[in-house]
Amino acid sequence: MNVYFEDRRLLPIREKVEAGERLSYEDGLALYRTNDLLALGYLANIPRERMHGDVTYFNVNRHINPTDVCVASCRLCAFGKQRRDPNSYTMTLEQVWETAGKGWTEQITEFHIVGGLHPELNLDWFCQMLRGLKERYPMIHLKAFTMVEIGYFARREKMSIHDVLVQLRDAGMDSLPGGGAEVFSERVRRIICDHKLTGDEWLATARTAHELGLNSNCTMLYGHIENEEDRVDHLVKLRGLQDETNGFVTFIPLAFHPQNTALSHIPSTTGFDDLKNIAVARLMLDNIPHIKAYWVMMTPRIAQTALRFGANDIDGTVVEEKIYHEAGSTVSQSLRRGELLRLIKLAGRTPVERDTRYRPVQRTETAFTVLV
Ligand code: V47
Repeated sequence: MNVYFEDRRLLPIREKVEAGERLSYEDGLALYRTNDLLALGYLANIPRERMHGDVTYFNVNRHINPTDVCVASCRLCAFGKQRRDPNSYTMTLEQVWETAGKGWTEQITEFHIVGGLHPELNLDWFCQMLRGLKERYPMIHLKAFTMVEIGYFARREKMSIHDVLVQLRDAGMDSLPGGGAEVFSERVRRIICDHKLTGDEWLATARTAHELGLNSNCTMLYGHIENEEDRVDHLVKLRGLQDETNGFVTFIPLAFHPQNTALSHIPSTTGFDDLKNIAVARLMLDNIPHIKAYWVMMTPRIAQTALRFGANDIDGTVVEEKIYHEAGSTVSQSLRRGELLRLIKLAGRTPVERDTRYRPVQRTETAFTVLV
């Protein structure tokens, strides 16, 4: 195709992308350093359409955050609160089970469950929570706990990561979301999340989960104090682990939201950088099947545009969102299925409702069937 590249330095990368060759660390830097956004979109669309054609996935999901009490006090976070903070909350098990069934009329296929590192809730409490959800909602996939929560449970219970994961899996955890990875650079982590596990520990926990047959997602938090080298290093490390385990399903770039955090002086990301991060991720992560434009984080408008810049997933209905809304997000907390369909169709893509394992879901008025 005769496409004009304003940035001629991208031409060797174009050759590699067209030939389906893996991009190097230096290529990643060149992609981040260009302002030729249209060239990036063109390039990212090549593997996007090679892997998925026009198909764009969404799901009908619900987020549940059982507690916002957190011992970590990360500077990047506006969600976590001290136990003594009168504005903090911790649900009872009954409240978690009741919340799961509230606020949506369509049948949900996934619960996305993450929360703070609560000093008093033990592993048994979380296992009971999972068992109770499975009893009440047996058809619903439980995508629960970031690698950070898994690491905290292990430390608190003086157990190995492996044994914690086995207990949670046996209680009903089906897979893990991608949060908490932030940026792996230790220099950056010391400033934005110094009490959290290290980048290497995050990767080791993901490796153990994958070895146990538990899939997970992965993320990168950008738009704070990281530089381009940190971003590329993060992507290359995720790609390296995926070569070993093949356990990552979806990558979600997460734009830092500064409001109400200890880093509130940092300006919000721009649409330009949000689209660039989607495109570079699609180009560098040649072995991770899906790139998600999380509409809550990037607004429905930018998420829709991202479907032409490398993304093939727009996340789901969500229903109730706290992490970004505490940090200043002004978009709605929930999108209806019909609105997701509209966004995808008006980007010229073909919407496919999926379950968490990316199997197509077919709906009737009152029920859904997963097509296998
Ligand atoms: O772990 C926290 C990040 C993550 C802020 O796996 C912040 O399908 C921006 O991981 N500004 C939670 N980001 C969100 C997440 C996620 C979202 C959607 C889908 C999936 C998936 C995963 O958000 C946290 C942290 O990395 N975060 N605070 C903030 N102020």
